[in-house]
Amino acid sequence: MTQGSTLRGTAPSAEFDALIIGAGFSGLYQLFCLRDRLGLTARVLEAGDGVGGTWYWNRYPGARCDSESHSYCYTFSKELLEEWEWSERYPEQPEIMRYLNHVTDRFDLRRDIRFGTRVTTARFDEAANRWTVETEAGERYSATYLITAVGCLSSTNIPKIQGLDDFKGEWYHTGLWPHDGVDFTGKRVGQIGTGSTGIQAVPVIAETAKHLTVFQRTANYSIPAHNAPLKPEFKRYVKENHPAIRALMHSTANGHPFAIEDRSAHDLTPEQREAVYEAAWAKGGLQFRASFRDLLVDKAANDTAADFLKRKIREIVKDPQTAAKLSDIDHPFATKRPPIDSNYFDTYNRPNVSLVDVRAAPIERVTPTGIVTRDGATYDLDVIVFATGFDAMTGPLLSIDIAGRDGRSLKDVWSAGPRTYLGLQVAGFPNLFTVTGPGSPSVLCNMPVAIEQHVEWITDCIAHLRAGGVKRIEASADAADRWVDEVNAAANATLLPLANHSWYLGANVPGKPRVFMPYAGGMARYRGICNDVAAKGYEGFVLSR
Ligand code: N01
Repeated sequence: MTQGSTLRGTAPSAEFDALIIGAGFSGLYQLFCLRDRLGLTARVLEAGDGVGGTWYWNRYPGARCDSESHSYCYTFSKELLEEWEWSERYPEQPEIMRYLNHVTDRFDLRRDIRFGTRVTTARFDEAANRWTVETEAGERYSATYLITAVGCLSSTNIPKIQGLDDFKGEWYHTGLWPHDGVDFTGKRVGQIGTGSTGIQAVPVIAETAKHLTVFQRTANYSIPAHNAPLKPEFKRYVKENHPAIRALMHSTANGHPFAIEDRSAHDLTPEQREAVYEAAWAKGGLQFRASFRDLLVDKAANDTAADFLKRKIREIVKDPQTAAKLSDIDHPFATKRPPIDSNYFDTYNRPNVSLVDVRAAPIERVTPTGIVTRDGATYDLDVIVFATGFDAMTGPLLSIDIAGRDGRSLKDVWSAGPRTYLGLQVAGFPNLFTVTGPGSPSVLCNMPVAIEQHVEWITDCIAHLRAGGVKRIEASADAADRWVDEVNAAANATLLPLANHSWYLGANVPGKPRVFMPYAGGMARYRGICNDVAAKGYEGFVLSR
């Protein structure tokens, strides 16, 4: 086992009750809760120059949330819910940034956030029961509680393709997009990746590029978003019904404001089922997945949805060869995160867009002027866009050199994959809380719902510790082992592991251990488990005075 390296800096550390890493949805709310509800001294350390987390960095063309705007927001403040008005069914990245900046200023959070501050190391001092963190600039901070609010999808995955350094054109990863945008006008653009991000970017890039070549490794399902400005009556409905909308989001498996229909795909005749899918397609969005209760647990039920969606692709895309490549999908519907789109498949009918199947002929190398695939074909390009996703869930945590008790490093403890108790704590790392950590529903849930639940649970936990004079809380190794089994069992009860190349399993990053990372037992069930643990005096955690 490697011991964690020591801290470099000698500067005295600034001392706080709590340190929070990251100023996205999680970090902002965690700061508010600890500072304004518990009266703690807290500091947020944020690598970016502004708030927003994933939305700060993901400014790629077409970046938009796949959750409906009225559900993609905080619900903790009635006043905030009443004063904020979303403009579209799905909020675009700039609007989400306006929202998060509004929240930051409304709750006067900015003064306790240090921007441009990337945390590099974190060490637990057992004698003092304190965490000390060091930043890239060599600054040191220490606190009783360390809370990571680093997001699940914030470490970019840039494939190591031979020759990229010699490419004479421009290249960008969607998750680190230039703030002043990229002008594609008149350019030959190659985009690698057709996940949720790539599917959002393609139609927008195609509008200005001279030519767009999309390099597809895995064909993907996608449901139309049918994005549109929100009508006044819908805005009124949201304002008048936010307690009921919140209650609904809290009652569902995915934290969205719609329930999964309580019927099996096998209950209906093929004609009736077709009508259900047509209506869901016409309505659009992630709700398609909620058409039947067994789509994610019964392969035959799932096949009915998959067949419908593949047929839709073949109907939309006019060139039969392109349609065949786009609809040759090798995994059940929604076993990878289902994208939703605005004219994605239709974009392949444009004369300036073409599709390359890199499953059949993988990318061999980048040359100074473009991309060469294994079959010898060359693609001349001015710009390469990597829509290649993230080192999800563990990547953002492991990019910080974290060492807990006995100097044990998190990298070592997780060498065979992440192990947590409830996705909230790691055995051996006292007083460290991981908001939406691996082992929690997080990415399988509408994120703000998962985030509010975690932040509130952590806040209540810290209040409990302080009220009882408890200096230290740590997940027990037994409880963590049991929870890892539970996470595996929950995933195996669904079809999700059948997508064996999904980022849920870490399969998109070469060499990453294949472990199903999020908890698939549903958000509502998970909330109940967490509440129960707290009610039983934080069962499974060791509390020491
Ligand atoms: O990333 P992805 P993403 N050669 O990993 C391909 C969330 N999100 O950024 O499938 C060739 O899904 C890869 O191929 P394969 C959402 O949770 C949310 O699109 O691994 N191709 C795949 O096609 C989502 O799931 C919103 O075979 C390579 C693509 O790149 C998550 O972010 C909006 C490759 C990566 O797809 C990640 O989505 C957008 C290689 N070497 C995203 N390496 C919201 O609305 C990778 N690929 C909130």
